[in-house]
Amino acid sequence: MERTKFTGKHSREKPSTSASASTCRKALITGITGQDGSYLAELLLSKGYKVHGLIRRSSTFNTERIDHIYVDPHDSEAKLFLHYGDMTDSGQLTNLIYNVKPDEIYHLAAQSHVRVSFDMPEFTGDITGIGTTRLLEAIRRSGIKTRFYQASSSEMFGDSPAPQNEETPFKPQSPYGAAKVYAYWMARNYREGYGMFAVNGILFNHESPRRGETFVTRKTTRALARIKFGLQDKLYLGNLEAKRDWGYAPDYVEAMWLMLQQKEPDDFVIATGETHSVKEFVNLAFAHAGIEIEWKGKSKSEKGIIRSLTSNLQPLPSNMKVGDCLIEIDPRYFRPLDVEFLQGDASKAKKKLKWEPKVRFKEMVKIMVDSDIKDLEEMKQCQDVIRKLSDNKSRQ
Ligand code: NDP
Ligand code: GDR
Repeated sequence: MERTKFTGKHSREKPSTSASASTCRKALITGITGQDGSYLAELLLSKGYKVHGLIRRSSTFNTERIDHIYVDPHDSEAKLFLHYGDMTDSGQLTNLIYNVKPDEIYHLAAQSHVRVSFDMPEFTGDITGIGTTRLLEAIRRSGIKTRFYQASSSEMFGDSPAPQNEETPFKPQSPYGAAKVYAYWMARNYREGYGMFAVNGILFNHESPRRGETFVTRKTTRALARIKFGLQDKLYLGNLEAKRDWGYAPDYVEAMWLMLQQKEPDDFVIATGETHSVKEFVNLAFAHAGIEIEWKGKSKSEKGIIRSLTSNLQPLPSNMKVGDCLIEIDPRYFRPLDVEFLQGDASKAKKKLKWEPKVRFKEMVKIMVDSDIKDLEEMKQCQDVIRKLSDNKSRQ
């Protein structure tokens, strides 16, 4: 089967000819190019779905996370179809839903960065909040009967006391959180007002090697790999004391699918029930790569220093030694308001969806560190081969 990069030229699905093609379920994913969208697309394809994804036009390729599952639509086995669109364009959303007639819609597209939402509150409200209304209206106006998943967030709980479950009041602490609360209620209004099968998955933080590079987990594992290879000196972070309930993204997309397979639409919290600080994440990640960190100083002057280097870390970057400072605070990464403590109670999902996280915090940290290190190792090997080839050439 030929696998090609998506070039935007063939985004239309060919009319189905076989009986089996016409009976297989169809899903539409907004935000398919994001972390969750890519794992969800893989999951649905593995279950035999035809998957349609909404992607934004971009001047550079933005399909890196799904290139490995993209097949040229001329191929009769193609099951993944990409369509240009944007959460600001209601006309295109209505057309798309009317033409594709999906059985299930997973609405994941959002301006999803909390810190950025303070810089762009209006834009975040438009995409992350009103975007959901545009999609719900597109479903209603197109008259298509479908099931709708809204990507709600633990960020909606803000500083409500933990453990947070489906009954916990929302007290968002960011424009992003506020936009998600609005979208949550729109999904409920369409469920209660129009009888739509619309559900909210209230997901706590979930990470993976495909996590966006500016979220704190991936920023840390990526910087760690670069430091190990001598490509970066330091990692600059913000609030080290914030605690999050971090899970593993592939487990969480399974829960999204389960929610849309229930008899009745309902809302579910998805979480591990474990909470850890940013500092704990950093300590564990560095320790896994053979660098033990000790913390000195307080608040903005706090620094992460090398306490010891273990044999894991061979060969050592030539300039790295015990006592070196690898982590510093940059107040740029502080937020005007931050959520200090999140810990989810997913007992409803456990009981009704039979869902439980498979990968726990420690394992997830290791998966992320190993992946970023492996990527750089592979890149280094390629560079070594290129260097050898060009050395040989210059000797000829
Ligand atoms: P990402 O930031 O990785 O992905 C966001 C996706 O939305 C990308 O595909 C992005 O496209 C797309 N997008 C952004 N703006 C628009 C727009 N205007 N029109 C169309 N598409 C757009 O997020 P995640 O995969 O991590 O999260 C998925 C969803 O779940 C989001 O709604 C997020 O807010 C929510 N969520 C995430 C949690 C997490 O821990 N990951 C926890 C709880 C909720 P492009 O690639 O072009 O930028
Ligand atoms: P969050 O994730 O805001 O919880 O939103 P993020 O990884 O951005 O922050 C988690 C905590 O780490 C602190 N922090 C830093 N954060 C970033 N990004 N960069 C830093 O340098 C840094 N230093 C410390 C933050 O202050 C915060 O307390 C994520 C997103 O995926 C949302 O879309 C989703 O809804 C929620 O998780 C659940």
